[in-house]
Amino acid sequence: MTGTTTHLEPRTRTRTERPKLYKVILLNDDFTPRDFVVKVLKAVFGMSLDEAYTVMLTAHQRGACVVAVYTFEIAETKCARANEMGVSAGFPLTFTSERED
Ligand code: TYC
Repeated sequence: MTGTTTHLEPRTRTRTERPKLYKVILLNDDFTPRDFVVKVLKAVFGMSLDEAYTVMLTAHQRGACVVAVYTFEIAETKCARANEMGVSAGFPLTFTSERED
């Protein structure tokens, strides 16, 4: 015998869960001016003019367009800010968020 004692540490396994992701979706309507939609996309979602125009046009032509994907709180906050800009200006502009599958 060597007189040494070996301690076995219990293994704790920490698993890092991936956060659930949420799509922010822009819905088309017949009243909000195109320029206003572009302005909101730039202001709230940090898009360039080109990106914002493409997203706006896609929603206009197809009825809806995914704007971006975020974690829950960021998606909710951005939707709320974007919808508030619409309400303040008297337009029915609508952003929604839904869980990504
Ligand atoms: N359809 C609107 C118009 O013709 C423009 C528009 C585009 C509105 C996209 C909302 O998500 C939207 N003035």
